[in-house]
Amino acid sequence: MSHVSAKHPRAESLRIRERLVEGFRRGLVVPEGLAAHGRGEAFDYLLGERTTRWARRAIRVAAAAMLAASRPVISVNGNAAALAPRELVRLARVVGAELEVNLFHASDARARRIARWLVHHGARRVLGVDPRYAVRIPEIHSNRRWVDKRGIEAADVVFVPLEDGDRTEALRRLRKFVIAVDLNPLSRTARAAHITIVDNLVRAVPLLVREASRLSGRPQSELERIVRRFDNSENLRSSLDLMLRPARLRGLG
Ligand code: PTJ
Repeated sequence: MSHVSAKHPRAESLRIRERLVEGFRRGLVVPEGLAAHGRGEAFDYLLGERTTRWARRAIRVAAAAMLAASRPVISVNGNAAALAPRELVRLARVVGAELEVNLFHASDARARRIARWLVHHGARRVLGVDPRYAVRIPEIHSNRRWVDKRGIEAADVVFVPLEDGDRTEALRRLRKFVIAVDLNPLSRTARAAHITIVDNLVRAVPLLVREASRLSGRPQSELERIVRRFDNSENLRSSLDLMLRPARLRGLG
């Protein structure tokens, strides 16, 4: 049960923090994940802790890209598993994607815990934990170079909530279409991805599920058109402009 009073002006942010701390206690999240979350919180504060219209636009395009994909894969790390396990499983189901555990800080035991956590939240199959299918992708120096033959290696579209810049760039070099969620519009991940959703993962994933359900069944040509029209650099610039605008002009002061 949450210890955060509903009256606290930033109750939701504190509840999200509690979820991450709980994930840390369960052995899903690494200490570095807590620090990464803190950086995210700072950007979320500047956004006004809400989903902007730029993020909504990116979410719609991301849903279209996942539905249009032949082999979409959702890459799950410790933070994502702690923050939105049920929603990630739902998203996988709606867009027909595989879920793959892929960690920056290596640990087979943690990967298995995350896979079990996703199964507990309804996943039928979780890749990235069976060494028989592990393959190395070149040019990545972290543990994330190990991917699943049936998942990220074979994927055309990879959804990477909370990613590090090296791997996003490497996935692009491997000609994968990359969709990221990152509250920091200046990060390498945000700039390297084809579609960047500048929003809190906790808000973005349920909206992605809703949007994907809405677009599901649309013709392939229409989905591809939605994706083609999107300009990620412009969208990032708009998100950043909004963060830099004084709070009183955004109605937050
Ligand atoms: O579980 P592991 O071993 O794979 O490790 C996961 C972390 C998050 C530690 C690892 O991926 C990492 O070090 O990430 P970075 O390079 O610190 O990047 C995290 C990015 O996510 C930063 O740009 C943060 O601003 C952003 N971020 C943090 N929390 C959220 C977020 N973006 C959206 N929603 C959040 N809740």
